Amino acid sequence: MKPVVLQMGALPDWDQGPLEAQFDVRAFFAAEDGNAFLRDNGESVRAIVTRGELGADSTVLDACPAVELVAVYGVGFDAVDMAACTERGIRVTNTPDVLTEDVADLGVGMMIALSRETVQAAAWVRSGRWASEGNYPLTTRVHGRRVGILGMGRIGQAVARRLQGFGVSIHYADLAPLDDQPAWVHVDNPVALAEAVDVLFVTLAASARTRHIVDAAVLSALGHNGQLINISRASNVDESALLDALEGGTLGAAALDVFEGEPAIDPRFLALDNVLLLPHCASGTVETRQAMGQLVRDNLDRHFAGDALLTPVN
Ligand code: 8YV
Repeated sequence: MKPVVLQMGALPDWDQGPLEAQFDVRAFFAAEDGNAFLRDNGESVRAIVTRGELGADSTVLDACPAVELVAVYGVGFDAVDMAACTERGIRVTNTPDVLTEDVADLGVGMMIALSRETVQAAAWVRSGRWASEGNYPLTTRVHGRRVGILGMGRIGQAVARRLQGFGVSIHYADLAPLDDQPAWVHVDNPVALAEAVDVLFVTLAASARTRHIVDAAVLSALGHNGQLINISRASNVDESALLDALEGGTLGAAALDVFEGEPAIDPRFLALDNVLLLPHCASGTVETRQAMGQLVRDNLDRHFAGDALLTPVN
């Protein structure tokens, strides 16, 4: 008998086929009544496959008394109730490393798009305004700026490595300074970091402790010419303080890949022209998503074969 796997969110066909070939997959995300679905299927579930932003909360875990593994298709596991998993001995895996470079690529692309207004400039051409009104207004240079990175983990370091080629100065805040990067300036706290830079990247693994770490004080320290780029989780930023700052012009601009309550984002964002809004797609390349799906399945295989997990979280 194939082990029963509860699937929290849709996956690409290249994952769905192999997953269904090996497991008895129960698609929670396709159920009309989630609670009824959990009541009917929860007892038999041995593993949960979920996405970073969907996780597995206490309702889901409680409905699955025999679950042994939660395999996250994503690096962030903040939406998984880790306390419950640890208490019940449920193993959790994620997909680090395979997505690092893509997320960093997009982050740097967002920085360039924000400063050089590439999205608006492209719209200028398409709408015919170039021909009717003339050249697009001048923008702000990228190279040589002061960049801050909040959270110097794998993704933060990949952003910093790329930006070295832009001749920017790199400042960062994290729990401790990195020993092997003397050229990158360690700063004690997020407000001091925001004060020191023009552009602030948020690349921090989200948890209850980091909730709203980018608050009104950080945004005010970044200032009216400052730019915020969030490629981590929405919970790291106080979104209502961010909207206030963007609307009031006390923050220059923001490029965001993540939102509270996504995909139903706060409509206040849509009225702003100093934002670049992306649909949580930083890891969204074919190559990386294939590697993420493979890693999810490899962890499942190893778990059911009794072998060591490849990328355990707990
Ligand atoms: C999503 C992510 O998992 O890695 C993460 O933590 O948020 C993403 O990679 C991806 O969007 C799939 O839903």
